[in-house]
Amino acid sequence: MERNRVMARMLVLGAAVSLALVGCAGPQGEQGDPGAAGVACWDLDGNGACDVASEDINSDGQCDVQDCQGADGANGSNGTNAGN
Ligand SMILES: [Ca+2]
Ligand SMILES: [Ca+2]
Repeated sequence: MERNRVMARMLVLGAAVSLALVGCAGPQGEQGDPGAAGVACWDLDGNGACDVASEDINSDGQCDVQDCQGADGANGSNGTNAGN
């Protein structure tokens, strides 16, 4: 009998703790300030300026996405003859 009372009290206590932890959602806050602009892929030093000497990789006089291309990959292996 006493054990059932203890269990019942523990259940009530557990429910109360659960309600306290969940709580009620508050109002939505205001929208934050926009983040800073990102860095262009060609801007290797991140200064926001086109440094032609080091960032104009394809030497066309301007810095753009064409300067962001990586190095060529290794050649693939030769195929096999089909034996027709
Ligand atoms: Ca730069
Ligand atoms: Ca370029």
